[in-house]
Amino acid sequence: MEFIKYEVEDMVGMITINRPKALNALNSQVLDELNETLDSVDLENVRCLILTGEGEKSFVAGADIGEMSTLTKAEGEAFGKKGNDVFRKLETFPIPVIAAVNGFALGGGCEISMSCDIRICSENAVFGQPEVGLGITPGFGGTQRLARVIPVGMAKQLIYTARNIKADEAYRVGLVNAVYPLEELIPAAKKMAAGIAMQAPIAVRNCKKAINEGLQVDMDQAIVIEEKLFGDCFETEDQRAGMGNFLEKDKEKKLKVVPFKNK
Ligand code: DAK
Repeated sequence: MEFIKYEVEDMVGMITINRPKALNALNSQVLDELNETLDSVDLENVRCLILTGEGEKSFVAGADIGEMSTLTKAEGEAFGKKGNDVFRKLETFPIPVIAAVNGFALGGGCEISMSCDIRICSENAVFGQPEVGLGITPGFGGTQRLARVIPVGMAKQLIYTARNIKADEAYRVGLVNAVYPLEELIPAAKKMAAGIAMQAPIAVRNCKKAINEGLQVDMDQAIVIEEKLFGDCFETEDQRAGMGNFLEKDKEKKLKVVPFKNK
């Protein structure tokens, strides 16, 4: 692949968007390669993904403005669909995805980070939805996801004014969970991913599904979604081992069965 790097270590997959000359802007090829990479993830052995950008300046500086500038209406629609499909694939991916935002996250860059489950960033990160300044609306889910991740009034302010915000403000409004010095960002993402990877994988997947699907419906339906996914965890090896170790109070054994098995 030309623009995506993918490495797996200790059950954590690291996807790096690798187009630093264009600040990792998303063109059609990047989106295609990201899609292929997600399809290739070995879900039996990988329990958490980290998404980041190559270099020290940018996570993703948005959709590729050069490529977009010449699109016809039909091509614009096709480009939008390609992006939305990949972003949705990330959002509904069976295992958690952590965005390690290492610099600019503008337009499609901010939007792709919001398709991930968790965002952490470096001190030099800059977030924003500058689209109205380019004569378009956010097109990769920004109007929908930003208003769900941070307070709606703040989302509207950022989108209507096209104002960029730095890491400290992104933390204050709840767009990111934590801010790190640049050199500590990937180690922190890996540590968080390892903490997820050592938990019972079926339970973690079911939690992601329950939270994502539950947020789309009212509380009565949401509780039914949770009940079903809770029930699904029973009779799995993870549930038997996890509860059995607690009851046996056997710390040695507890350590031996971690990480849990898949089935
Ligand atoms: N696209 C293409 N190239 C980009 C780019 C981008 N978004 N951002 C940066 N680059 C390229 C620059 O052109 C430059 O290339 P060379 O001139 O060296 O060949 C190189 O990256 C370095 O950029 P700068 O020289 O500009 O670097 P600076 O440090 O001076 O500035 C910057 C960094 C991030 C502030 C600046 O590059 C910038 O403002 N970039 C554009 C940021 C932006 O507006 N991003 C949002 C794009 S709009 C849709 C779906 C989705 C979307 C739209 C429609 N549909 C449903 C149809 C999404 C839209 C967007 O994301």
